[in-house]
Amino acid sequence: MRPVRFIHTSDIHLDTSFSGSGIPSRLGDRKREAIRAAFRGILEDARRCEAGLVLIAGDLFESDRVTPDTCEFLKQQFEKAAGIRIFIAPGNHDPFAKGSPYREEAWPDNVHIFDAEEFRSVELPELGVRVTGFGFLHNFLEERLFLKLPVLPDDGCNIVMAHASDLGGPMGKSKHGPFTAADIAGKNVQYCALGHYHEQRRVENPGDGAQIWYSGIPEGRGWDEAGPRGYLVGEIDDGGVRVEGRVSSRFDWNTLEIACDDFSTREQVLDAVTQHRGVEYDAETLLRVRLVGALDPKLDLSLQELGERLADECLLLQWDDATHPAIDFDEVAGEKTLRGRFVRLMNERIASSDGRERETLERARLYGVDALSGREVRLR
Ligand SMILES: [Mn+2]
Repeated sequence: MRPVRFIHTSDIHLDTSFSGSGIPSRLGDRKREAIRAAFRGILEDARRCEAGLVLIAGDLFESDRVTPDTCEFLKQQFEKAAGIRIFIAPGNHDPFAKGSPYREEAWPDNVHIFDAEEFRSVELPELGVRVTGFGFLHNFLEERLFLKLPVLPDDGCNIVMAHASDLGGPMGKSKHGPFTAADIAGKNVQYCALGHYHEQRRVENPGDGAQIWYSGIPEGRGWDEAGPRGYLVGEIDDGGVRVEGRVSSRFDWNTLEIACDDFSTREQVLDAVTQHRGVEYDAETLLRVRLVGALDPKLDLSLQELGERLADECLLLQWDDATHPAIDFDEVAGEKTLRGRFVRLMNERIASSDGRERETLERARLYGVDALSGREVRLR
């Protein structure tokens, strides 16, 4: 067969909401624009590398928030990619439901949307490829449709695509299109393009040679989606399928952990943050700083003031203060004071506890000692 290049992406989540994520609304706007730019960049790359196919494995947008502007944006991007066949397998956030733009809008001729909760195939004889997929009709799909994936004809290259949850993966049980690799093996599939999980990952498939991939999210949306994010470019020929990841994300979600044990001034905290290798500070830097360790009582850790000093260095700064004052509780326990008696009692309780209870008791001991020492009780 003639080599065919394809692009696999998913979980773009256009028009995503950042409310409740602790991110200021102005930043939410910028993030939404960055997500659009990432998607646009992916389609530009598809044109540049002369891809024959673009596979979008669900959650392209968020149905309950998608705007007319975004629908127009998508149509224009797809029209620009007129020579490329675009396949969409709707997921739980963009199901092919009543009122969805997938149903209501007229999409360019090169776009195919899977509109049934059963596997259907589209033949592309000019490419020697068959694309088989299904789409969500609601915001959940509990049936294990992959069990009904038929054995496909082995007359060319078979690509299967869907928004689906790998039951053998780290997330375990899910009500969103559950499957295991064993459901796909033995069905003449060369490549399976999946969406739903936001990490780029190849699903282990001991059953046969089918490559099963999650493309991951093209632009991270929170601290739990840190690091470079991207999409996959694949090439199919008689020798099989080769896949490589490419980066599309612009914003990095940096988390720093700074040990404060040796500091006695705010400057030292600032220096540790700004001189930390691994973070390049610019107008798009998102930063979360977790402060840990024993804090010198002389150090006034005013996060407000520290934030002011870093305001021009980055776009977003969040503090997570997990320090504890440098107090020798054993020494305090030896005091013949109310404070000493309090610490002795707390030490006993802490010694016979574990897990969350232990953490709570340790905080209570700290607050108690602060209060009994006449210091400000700073909640952590
Ligand atoms: Mn999803």
